[in-house]
Amino acid sequence: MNIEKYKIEEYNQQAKAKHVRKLESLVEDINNYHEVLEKLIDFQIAIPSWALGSGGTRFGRFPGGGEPRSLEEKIEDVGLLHALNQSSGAISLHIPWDVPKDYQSIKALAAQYGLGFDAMNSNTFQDQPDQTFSYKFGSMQHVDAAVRKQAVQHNIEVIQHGIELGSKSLTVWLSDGSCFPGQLNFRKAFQRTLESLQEVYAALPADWKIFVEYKAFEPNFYSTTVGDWGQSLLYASKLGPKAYTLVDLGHHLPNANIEQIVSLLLMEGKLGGFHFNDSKYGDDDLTAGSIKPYQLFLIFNELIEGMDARKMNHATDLGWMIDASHNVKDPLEDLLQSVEAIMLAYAQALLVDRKALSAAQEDNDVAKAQEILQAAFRTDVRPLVAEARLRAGGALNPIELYRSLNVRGELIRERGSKTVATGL
Ligand SMILES: [Mn+2]
Repeated sequence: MNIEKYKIEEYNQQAKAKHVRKLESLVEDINNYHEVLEKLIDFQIAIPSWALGSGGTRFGRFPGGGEPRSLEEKIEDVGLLHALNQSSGAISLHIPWDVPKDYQSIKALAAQYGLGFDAMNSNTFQDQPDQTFSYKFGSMQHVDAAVRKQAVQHNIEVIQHGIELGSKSLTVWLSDGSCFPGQLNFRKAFQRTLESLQEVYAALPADWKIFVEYKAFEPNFYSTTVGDWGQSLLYASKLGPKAYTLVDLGHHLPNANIEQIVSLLLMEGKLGGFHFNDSKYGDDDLTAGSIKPYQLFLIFNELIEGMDARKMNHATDLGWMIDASHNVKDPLEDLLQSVEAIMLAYAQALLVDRKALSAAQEDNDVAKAQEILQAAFRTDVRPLVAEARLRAGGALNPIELYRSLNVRGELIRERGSKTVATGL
């Protein structure tokens, strides 16, 4: 299905008077209004193909119907999101769940929706039906060189698919680790993983990046071979200049200070990308900003501070992606909410008075520093983000329009109610 431009314009027309009223009172207090608006328009967040269907848990799955049945339909779904919010201009594919049959037609379809191909994702955490060796005891860390070679070869294939589609990066998340003390020699597991990653690194085109994603635990519950940002940074540093750490918000131990991690990785020039989601307990994969919106704002505050210090382009110099999926909401509504939450946190962080904050820090004026941050966080920037969407051709309120057009009903009518999107 397609959302025609005139439907968005019609909707915006009737919602505009109220919007303008709210925007005008907000704009009075923003000094760098036009600059902020431009940045919001430029900012794009990639949608992972696996978030387009109901995620489920290991206990069960409750699909809502109309899920995409093919790569083409996944692209169509991201196209719907992008038409509504103009901030979801890329799709992130997962191999082998999204192996393209015909690169040219897939590229043409994505271009038709204004979408690019973000980071490619490999998968050595599952066994595929046609696979020779099992990853039960790990992939790149495995004691058997033949298993490691299979994992390396898979990653090289993923790079090759990405080259055909115009992607520029590979994200490697390894579930490798151990479940019991004594199962694994940590040092040997690290060395084997590093050597495997070095072989993948050698296959990267000159203008590609490799993102080494870390995760504290799950599916392994005693040790994880890329378990935290320190380990990821070690791998990335040893690999070379095309290797970076990827931060997934849900992959930390409870109460980790993620904004500090972000700040230091940026300082070292080793932050490559981001996976947005939110969590209460572990890798809960909940909607971005749904549990800890202040943390999301503080992360963006450090991102902007650190990127500006290195004169980086906010929109293009890091990989921005959502990595979430769960059981109880319409996945497209959920993604619209995640993108909105990310844009709001970004907009609020753009409003931080950085000069005043820096002065307060130098004066040890703790209360003032807190006032400055919270003044930005407590600003209702929804009209600002809506204005950016409006100017880019999106809908003033994407979810409201999504519901009034009955997009899900239409997708169920087209695709049926028993379709499955993910390979999990
Ligand atoms: Mn992730």
